[in-house]
Amino acid sequence: MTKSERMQEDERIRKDFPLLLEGEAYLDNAATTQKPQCVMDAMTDYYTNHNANPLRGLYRLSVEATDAYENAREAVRAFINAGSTEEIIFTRNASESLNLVGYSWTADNLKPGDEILITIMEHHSNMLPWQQAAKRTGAVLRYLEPEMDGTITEEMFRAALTPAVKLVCMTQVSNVLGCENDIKTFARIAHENGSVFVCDGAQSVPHMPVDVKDLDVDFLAFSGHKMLGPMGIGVLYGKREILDQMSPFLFGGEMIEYVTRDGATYAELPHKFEAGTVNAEGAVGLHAAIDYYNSIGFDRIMEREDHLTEYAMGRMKEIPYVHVLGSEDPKKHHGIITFLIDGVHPHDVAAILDSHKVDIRAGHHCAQPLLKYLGSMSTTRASFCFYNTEEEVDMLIDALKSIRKEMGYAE
Ligand code: C6P
Repeated sequence: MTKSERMQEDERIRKDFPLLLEGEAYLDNAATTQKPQCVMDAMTDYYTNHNANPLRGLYRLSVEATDAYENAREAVRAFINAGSTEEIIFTRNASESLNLVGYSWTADNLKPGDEILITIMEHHSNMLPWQQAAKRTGAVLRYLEPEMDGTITEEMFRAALTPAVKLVCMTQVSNVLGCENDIKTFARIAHENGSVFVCDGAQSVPHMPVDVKDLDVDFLAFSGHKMLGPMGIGVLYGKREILDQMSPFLFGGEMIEYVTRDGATYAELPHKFEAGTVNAEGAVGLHAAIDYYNSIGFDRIMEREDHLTEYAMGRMKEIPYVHVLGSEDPKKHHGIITFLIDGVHPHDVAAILDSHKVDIRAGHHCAQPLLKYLGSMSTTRASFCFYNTEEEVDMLIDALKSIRKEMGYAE
């Protein structure tokens, strides 16, 4: 693609996003993405024309609200190629999805002496639920340590997978290193070992086609707000036969079949796991976000994000005091570039970049054990979405070039 074709595409895409402002580079997409107008319009339309409590009323508006909510579920199912909508549970976010498994599945399936295997690169949301599950059940939580660039080889995985491991939980893409784990291979090996496999897709589902049948994971968790959708809506995919066997996580309205003074029988999937009034407008917004993804297509999305990552890492090499964490190969970063600057604290880097109208994240990125393992308790991170442009990368690089001078270094 020529530079001018790319710029035309930039323009076409960016006009859909009201908060992508001229002269400001939003590069914190791993935290949350900006929203296209169609997502906001879909939610406004829902409240303007269809709102009622879904799944409860027999009157027109409630039926329309139910249809909107369930159509969103079908859109999610198709997006990740799940077998049926019963396998799609709406939650608040990836964290809640992981907590649901961390509570319900572990309660009935783990006992003292069993092992849970996770990696040190996990986000706290894919770590703390398993720490708690281990405490409750007496299971042992073990950490697989990757190479310093994030690589986990098949041999490393096999070596960590003892017969006692009943559960493996792993992110598909690290929110710090940007590296991708070979989930398909690891899930297959885990299954050969008799282990259940949970995949954290918070940083992968927004950036690459994720097919749960192909990966053959037992659970997949992700958040709507990291993929152009609204906050407050997340997804847990689970294999039907496993979800069927699990006890509910939250109890209340609409998750029951029948209630007596002494107890209750529970609704069928997926409603068994969706207690209380649901986030219908969130689901509607996520549906619109998925439609928008489909209209661009992952071929273009991945080409654009790979291009930006390669361009940014190439330009960062121009600056001797910038050090990128993880692999030197841009293809292994999936739009996430975490870096350190000699002599400047990451929070100062973020503050100075803000004064240059470049929005990035600084800190521990909710992955403190990983940062400790890598030897730096705080870092700075730029993360791309397909709507970012080379010009925004140039803004980042220009700002990075002046940072040490602004901090008073004589250069
Ligand atoms: N990472 C980041 O800036 P929630 O907050 O529930 O939507 O997503 C949690 C989560 C789980 N797994 C991974 C790999 C993640 O990156 C995140 C969220 C954001 O890196 C916010 S801390």
